[in-house]
Amino acid sequence: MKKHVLVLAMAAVLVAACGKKEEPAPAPAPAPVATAPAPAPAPAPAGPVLDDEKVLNIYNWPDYIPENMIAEFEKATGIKVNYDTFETNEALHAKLVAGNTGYDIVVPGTVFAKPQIEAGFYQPLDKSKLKNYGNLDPAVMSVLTKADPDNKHLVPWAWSFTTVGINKTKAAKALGNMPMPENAWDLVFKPEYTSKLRSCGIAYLDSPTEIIPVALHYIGKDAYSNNPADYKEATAMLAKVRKDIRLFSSTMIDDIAGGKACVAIGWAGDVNIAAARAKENGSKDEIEALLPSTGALSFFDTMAITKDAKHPNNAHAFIDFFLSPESGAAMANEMNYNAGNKAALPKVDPAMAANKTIFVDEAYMPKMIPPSSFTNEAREAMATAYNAFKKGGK
Ligand code: SPD
Repeated sequence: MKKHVLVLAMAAVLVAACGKKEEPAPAPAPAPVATAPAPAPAPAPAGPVLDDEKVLNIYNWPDYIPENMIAEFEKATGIKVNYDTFETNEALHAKLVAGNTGYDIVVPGTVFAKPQIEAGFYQPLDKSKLKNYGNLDPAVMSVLTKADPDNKHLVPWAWSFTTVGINKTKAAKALGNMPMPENAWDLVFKPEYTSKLRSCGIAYLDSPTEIIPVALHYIGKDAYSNNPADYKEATAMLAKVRKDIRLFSSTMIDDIAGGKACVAIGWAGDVNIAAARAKENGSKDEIEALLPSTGALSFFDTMAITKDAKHPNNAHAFIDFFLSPESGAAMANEMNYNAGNKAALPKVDPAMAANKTIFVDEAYMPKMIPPSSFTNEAREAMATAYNAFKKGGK
């Protein structure tokens, strides 16, 4: 066989030499391929290591995944994904504390991920299985170290901020000749404004750890204070506007888009989804996530693999799939969220890239309050204070 190849190769060289007899000297002969055996075909790139059972159980927030992402992952890997949703960090936390969640991947915010890591609820990631890990934005990974020193357990799903969402068209009508406040938080916390805006609907996120921190920030306290006395002050302020709040909901996209709420304490990405949905439904109202002059609270939702995950390899395969530039870009283009994926940026639609409530301007970043965490005792005190406020007390 070797000989045969050699003969053929020599023949080729000779034919070439003869055919070019009257032409200028030929270029130097190519490297001597003839003496080596035919090269073996390049091995197909190794696919991810998968578990025997082709199943993956994911627990994530609602309205938080591009439409075809699961189907594309299933097609690429043959893994069947079961996808459930939760509406608050508290709900996910309760599941983890109860144990045996049955989920392989969950998506906590870092405020809760820190105590969850400390409680041993998650297993360390095997980064050798994450070939797309290098796509992540180092600035985002550095924020995550506050919850997850050395970035051992978490990778970002998306980051955004808690702020005031507004249907400007409806709010302007309700305010009449009262001008918009300089500080957007006044719209949801100051009785002069809430008493007027109640007619078109005020909505709050339905969770102690969403509302108390923004209320603390509004009254000039540390948003991540662990001091229950501060929660009392925050709920005293909140009590003054309680009667004006129409809705408590952590899935308020349709409430804003459908006109049940004209101002809301919500997540910037969801407010942007509401704006897009209202447009699709033919509304001409101007709906926006605001960048308050006194700052907004940034949050980072992250993927973690549960300690007792039955499909850890499938989980790594999904995480790696999510860390691809295409998935990162789809999070911005379809879901209005920044996935913290640097390699995705060239694939982001220019209109999305220009939206400063998705890709926040450097000029606003100093006003973004970074996430921190609460002690378990503080979270309990916060829940008590919040529930009393919701019921109508202080
Ligand atoms: N559409 C779902 C958005 C998920 C937001 N998570 C927010 C956590 C903020 N603390």
